[in-house]
Amino acid sequence: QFQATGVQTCFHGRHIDPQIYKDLNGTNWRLKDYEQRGGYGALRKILNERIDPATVTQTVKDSALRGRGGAGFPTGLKWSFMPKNYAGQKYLVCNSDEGEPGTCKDRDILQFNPHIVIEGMIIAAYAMGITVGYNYIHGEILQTYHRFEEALEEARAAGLLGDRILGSDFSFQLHAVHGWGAYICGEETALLESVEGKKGQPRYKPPFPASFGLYGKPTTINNTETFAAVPWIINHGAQAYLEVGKPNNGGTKIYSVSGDVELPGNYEVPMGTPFAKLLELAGGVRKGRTLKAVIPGGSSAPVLPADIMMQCTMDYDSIAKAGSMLGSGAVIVMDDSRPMPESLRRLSYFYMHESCGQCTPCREGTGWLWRVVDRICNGHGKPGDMDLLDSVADNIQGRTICALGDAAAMPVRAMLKHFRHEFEARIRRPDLPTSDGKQPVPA
Ligand code: L3W
Ligand code: SF4
Repeated sequence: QFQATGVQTCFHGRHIDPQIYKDLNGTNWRLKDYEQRGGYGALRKILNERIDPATVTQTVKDSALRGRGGAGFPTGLKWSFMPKNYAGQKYLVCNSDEGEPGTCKDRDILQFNPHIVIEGMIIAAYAMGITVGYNYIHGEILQTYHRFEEALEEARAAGLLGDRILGSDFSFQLHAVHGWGAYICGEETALLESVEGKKGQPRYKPPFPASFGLYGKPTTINNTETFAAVPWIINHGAQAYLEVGKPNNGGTKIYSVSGDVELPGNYEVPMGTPFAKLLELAGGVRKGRTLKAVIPGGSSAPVLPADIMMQCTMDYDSIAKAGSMLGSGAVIVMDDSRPMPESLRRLSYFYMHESCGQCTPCREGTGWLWRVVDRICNGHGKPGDMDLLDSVADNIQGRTICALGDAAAMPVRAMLKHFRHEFEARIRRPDLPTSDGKQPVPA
């Protein structure tokens, strides 16, 4: 049995079992359980030994921890952007607005180990001299929001949160907020707007939240899994964390493996684990089928054909070199029964539906992409449709306020690059059923 040596060692075993979903009422998430596993030891160490906040940030920098929400931005570097001598209020925000299709790791962390996120956030707040924080939780997992609220109550009652934490002169107030399920609120500036009670629409960047964030004040935003990594780093040291993974890609990562595998679920493995090993952990491709393609980092990441993917290791650099993104670590596995035009139709519908409508290339372009792919699937594709898709994608990518536009365009271009023949075949023979057996829709 393969075992990861990483941060989330207090999930149900070190690799997260798909059975975890059957245990939603499990009780070992409570403060006493977390403390029995050594929880809040990192916070106590920092406060008891009066470790300098700058040293904490440097430790996180040295660990090569990178943001687990999608961009992989170096966490310690982001923390160092927070102005040190700022006289006004500064904020810390946790982005638990997990909405990327395929991604389901943050909800498990919050559901089964909420205190690890609270501890990570307190340590981050200490490192950056922040006294107020929010955890923004996706609106479609309300039971997780309620659990996190319960965990916050436990931490407050134990003196781990609030005024003068554990008798020190450090105070930190942490609150939970929930959204209502809009994907775009996972974009950091839309999230901030939503916390402020406004419509969740992205802001122009720069200025970045580090200088103009919540209520216009300096703000640091990190993903749930990123905060969850921090206690382990403090307890074991930056070098140990770095060595679990590979250079520039420290530690472990949770991959949400979905699609055509025998054991879909969340798997925590060291950065740099071969994709083939991860696939094996997930039970391999469905019986009787072979691997056709993989979307390695959530629906925004370009699809990769099987032969390229089988050469990859699961880390930011290897997946980027192969022409895709590790993103949030949602690994969508597709076997040889999957028709790519149908898959792209589903993806395009998602981005059209979730576009906030604020900028024209995304608002109009995502609709165009979906309509063209939809007509190809329905047997009404035209010979120029491939070029049209390419041109619409080109007119979206890099021309929008936030990354949703790019996320809508990139999968289209990757599909055209690797699986163009399937789209062309569908246009040539509209009378044939699709490879999943669906009949063409009459005009
Ligand atoms: C100060 C600078 N701060 C960058 C900060 C910035 C942000 C972080 C990364 O998109 C990706 C997107 C999705 N001064 C700074 C600076 N920062 N330069 O660093 O910034 P950025 O712009 O590279 O990325 P982003 O806007 O945070 C995130 C992709 O993730 N994605 C989405 C996944 C969705 C989920 C989910 O549902 N939970 O994870 C998946 O691939 O497409 O490319 O904090 O402020 N000079
Ligand atoms: Fe809204 Fe799309 Fe523009 Fe992002 S790219 S701000 S989602 S319209």
